Amino acid sequence: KEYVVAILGATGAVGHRMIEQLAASSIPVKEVKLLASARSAGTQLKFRDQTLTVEETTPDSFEGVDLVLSSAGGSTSKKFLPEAVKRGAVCVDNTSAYRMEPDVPLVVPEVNPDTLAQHHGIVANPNCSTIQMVVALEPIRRAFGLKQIIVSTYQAASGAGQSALNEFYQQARDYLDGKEMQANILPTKGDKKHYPLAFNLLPQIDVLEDSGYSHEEWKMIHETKKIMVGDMNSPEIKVTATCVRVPVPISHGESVYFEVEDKSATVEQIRELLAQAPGVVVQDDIQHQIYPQPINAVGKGDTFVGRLRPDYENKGAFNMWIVADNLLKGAALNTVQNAEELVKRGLI
Ligand code: A2P
Ligand code: 11C
Repeated sequence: KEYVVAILGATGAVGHRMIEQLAASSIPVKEVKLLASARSAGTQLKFRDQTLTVEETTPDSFEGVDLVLSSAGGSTSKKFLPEAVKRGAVCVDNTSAYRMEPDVPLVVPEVNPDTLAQHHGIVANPNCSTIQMVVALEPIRRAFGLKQIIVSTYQAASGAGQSALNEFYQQARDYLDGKEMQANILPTKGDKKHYPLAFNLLPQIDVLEDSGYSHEEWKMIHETKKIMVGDMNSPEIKVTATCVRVPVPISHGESVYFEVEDKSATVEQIRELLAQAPGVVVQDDIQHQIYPQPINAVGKGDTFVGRLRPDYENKGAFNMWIVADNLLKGAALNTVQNAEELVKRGLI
């Protein structure tokens, strides 16, 4: 069978990469429809050697569509994905709209691909910062059990979309030209105050909640539990997070402190496990100053891990540093990998 595929949000930072990843995937594609808002209807984009015209999204855009890959914001998913499902499509959604619905699988193919079989038309793709962390921690969890994760993120501007990335570049230019930096988007669209990211750090990603945590921090907590244990509130693995936006265009970094159940686990065993793990590349050679860096991860599909070391004061606890391209493994690539799995398993 060949599939009619719609990309919802095709003109965005993730949408562009979904087009490329779909083109490079094993999915047999009959036709591609590129969908966005009225603002960019008429824009021409390439899929393989075809030039396609972006259309404004309406419910009828999904007539005859088998597979939807979406990354156009949560409210757009809420509005259109039920329409797509009604018309018989299966949707892999990169927004947070449906991730916590109990009957929506939240899937990273290296971790919990079997949950895809439980879908009712929508499969959710996790948040970028969650994906790279669980890809690196799952092999460790399987071998030694995981008790606790304490993560601090160093998240790139592109996580907040193309307009945030453009704003960040403009701020950098203005700062170096001695002009005042303008900020209208970050830390998060729609919040009351905005601050420049260039030459700065913003310890706020998404909105801040009364709990004291940002929405991004809660996503890392709940999504990690749902993906690894199957329950967003599971007490089985304790997770806490601090999420920070850093002046880097692409690729998120994460400092992860984790404690395993099996206290006999050694750094050498963990490094060996990670070296064999699907989707993981170990870059960890302190003698030669080898460790993952955002600029080296851009455009790559792997999750890079380094600076692995024990907590010498707490047996069974370790630190590591994880970097991945937030627009690829963190978004477009994981979405397309989920779609490939759905096709392979006959679930579309
Ligand atoms: P458009 O280019 O028409 O604004 P990013 O994450 O980089 O900000 O991209 C967001 C994507 O979501 C863009 O492709 C954008 O299209 C699309 N989008 C935003 N709002 C809507 C909407 N109401 N309907 C359809 N697509 C939308
Ligand atoms: C960021 N992680 O870097 C966010 C973007 O839930 O898919 C991804 C939002 C999401 O700003």
